[in-house]
Amino acid sequence: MENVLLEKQGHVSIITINREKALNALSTAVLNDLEEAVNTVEADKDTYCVVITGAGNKSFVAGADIAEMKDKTVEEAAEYGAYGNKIFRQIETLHCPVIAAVNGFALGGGCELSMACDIRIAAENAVFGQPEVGLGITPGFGGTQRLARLVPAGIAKEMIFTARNIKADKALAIGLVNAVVPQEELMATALKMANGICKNAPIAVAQSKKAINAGLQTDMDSAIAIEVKDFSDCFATEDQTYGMECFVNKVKEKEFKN
Ligand code: CO8
Repeated sequence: MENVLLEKQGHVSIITINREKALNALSTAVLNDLEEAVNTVEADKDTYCVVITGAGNKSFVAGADIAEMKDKTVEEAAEYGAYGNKIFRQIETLHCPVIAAVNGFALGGGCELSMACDIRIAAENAVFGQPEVGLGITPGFGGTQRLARLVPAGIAKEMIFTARNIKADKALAIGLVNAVVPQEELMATALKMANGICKNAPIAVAQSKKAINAGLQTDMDSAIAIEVKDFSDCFATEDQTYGMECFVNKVKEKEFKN
């Protein structure tokens, strides 16, 4: 893959959007490679956490490729929108947590890619925004839906209607990102969090992600039923036996196997 790099450090897979000269804009070629990388990670149950970032220190992803998009017909735009959304949804529903390490511009499709991740850590130079209405379109890779679920609806509407970008500190203040760190500490911070996640029981982490995501889309009674099922299923795992044995036997250094 030329436009996306995939590497693995222990149980952490790192996906880097690698089109620095165009600020990592999502052309079809980039989306194709991203899909391949996500398919690879999805099939790799030895990956317990994923970090997604952009190449260079200026941009995470500056959006969908405007030059490529500008002449699309309605049908082609629908196909393109559905394709990006399919990949982003696959990221959102991956078996393990996904951390976006946002190293600069996260605009349009870039903001949307970061929002398909479970956790966002931003460098101090990160800029978030949904500039689409300034281009005569709406957000098309999930922005109208995920932004309003992540931050108060009024704030999401303000960002989308005004097309104004926000800096990392504002993104932190509205809850769009989990943390803001100096650019040079970004990957180390993301990997530290990823490795911390990997130390916990992978099936329990995966079940927790599934329960949170499913519960956010349903009423509380159904959500509690989802939790009861996912919680009780853990009692069929070796990790549950091992984790609780470690506690009662006061074992501090645990190593989950699954
Ligand atoms: N698409 C294509 N090329 C891009 C993009 C982009 N989104 N962003 C940057 N580039 C290219 C530039 O054209 C330039 O190329 P070249 O060197 O060949 O001229 C290179 O990257 C560097 O960019 P700049 O010279 O503009 O760098 P600056 O530092 O001056 O500016 C900005 C950086 C502010 C990020 C500026 O590049 C910019 O505004 N980019 C566009 C941001 C944007 O509007 N993003 C939203 C795009 S729309 C979208 O994402 C919709 C998603 C859903 C689509 C669904 C369709 C159905």
